Amino acid sequence: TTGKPIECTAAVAYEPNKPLTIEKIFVDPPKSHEVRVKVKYVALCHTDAYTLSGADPEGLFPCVLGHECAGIVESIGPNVTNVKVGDHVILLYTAECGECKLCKSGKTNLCNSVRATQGKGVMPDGTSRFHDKNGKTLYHFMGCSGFSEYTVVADVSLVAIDPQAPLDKVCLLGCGITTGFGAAIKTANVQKGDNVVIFGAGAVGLSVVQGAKLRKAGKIIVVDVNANKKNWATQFGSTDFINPNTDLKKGQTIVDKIVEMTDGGVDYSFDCTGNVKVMRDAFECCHKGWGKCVLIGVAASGQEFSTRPFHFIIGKVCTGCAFGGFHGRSEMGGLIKDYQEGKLKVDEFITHRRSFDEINTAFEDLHTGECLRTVLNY
Ligand code: NAD
Ligand code: AHE
Ligand code: ZN
Repeated sequence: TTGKPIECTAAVAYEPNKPLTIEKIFVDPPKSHEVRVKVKYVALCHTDAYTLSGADPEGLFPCVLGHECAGIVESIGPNVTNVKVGDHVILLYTAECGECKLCKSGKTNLCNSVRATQGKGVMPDGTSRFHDKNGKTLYHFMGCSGFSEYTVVADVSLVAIDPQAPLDKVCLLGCGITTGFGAAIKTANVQKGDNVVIFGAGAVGLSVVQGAKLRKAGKIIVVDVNANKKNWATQFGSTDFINPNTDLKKGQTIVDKIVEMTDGGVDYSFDCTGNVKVMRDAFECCHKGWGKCVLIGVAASGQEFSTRPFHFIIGKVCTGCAFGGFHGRSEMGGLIKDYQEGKLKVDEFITHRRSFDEINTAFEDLHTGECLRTVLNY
């Protein structure tokens, strides 16, 4: 098949807020510095649902969504040296070129090499490799597009992994688990005894919990409006659970409650909801002088987050991260190893498995509140 378009199954998002269309599409061969991958497993992340909803200012239609995925290299374009045909790979929506200003800074995992074209739904040369049966061009998504059996990505947007690692599980390292874990152990760098609060107990929030637990944090408080999340939180290592709809005294705010539980506020807070009101609470419940808030949740288009500047004056810090601050190409091997050695929970996040043609039902799973991650197989 090398050098020729491949006809394969994909789930195309033709319009916001409509079910995906499962159909045959055509995937062009990889050009220079590009790799064509046979996607084996793809999971749904809340961000896929967010973009499908139409709330993402970078959301383009028609497109092939999906960004939490793993597969096998089918063919490589000219000038690709980091992977070879047959390699097992994880796709990276946060690329790592090692050469741009950001990569060279040593201060961030963000990379500028392909970000501009990625946000426009095209490959670095400005064109798409996806076409439907009518010849219509389909946009790429987050540099990955895992909702197609074959996809083409930039060589800086994937990493080869240990072929012994089970792809049906480690596909989750492509987003949610890595994001939450890294937010705790890299961005916040939680230390023994630190008090932390996590708003939102989805896969991202629960992975923050596992990172905090690994670091032997003091109080690990989980806040979620879904009471069913209490059991999950406990299972991943939380010490306390608050449902703001039922667990507050009359007149008490969630911030009051957390400040009271932690002798003045938390050392680290994390927003894993994407709700801008929650972000404000997460920032304000930080301890005076040093408490740091890490924003992870993605807010809808037009949403803004506000607070009293006084909180900054008294030393509270607010930051955020993408992909947990991990450098995908240089650090994925370590995460896979952590998983293989039993130091990083991955299997525990897989609540549902479905075949790819059930993808629309999988989006419904995501909204039931019962689901951490659904893994689809082709
Ligand atoms: P999810 O939907 O599985 O989890 C969100 C949780 O938040 C749910 O349990 C929900 O009940 C809870 N919640 C909703 N509103 C709440 C409120 N007002 N107060 C408390 N809890 C509330 O989603 P996920 O896949 O875990 O992703 C979480 C967020 O992180 C999403 O916004 C997603 O887009 C974003 N995300 C960001 C990155 C990144 O790199 N920055 C990576 C992955 C996901
Ligand atoms: N397109 C959105 C921004 C979405 C966003 O922030 N995405 C995260 C990853 S979410 C993964 O589930 C991210 O990586 N952000 C950094 C970046 O460079 O995109 C918008 O609001 O425009
Ligand atoms: Zn994601």
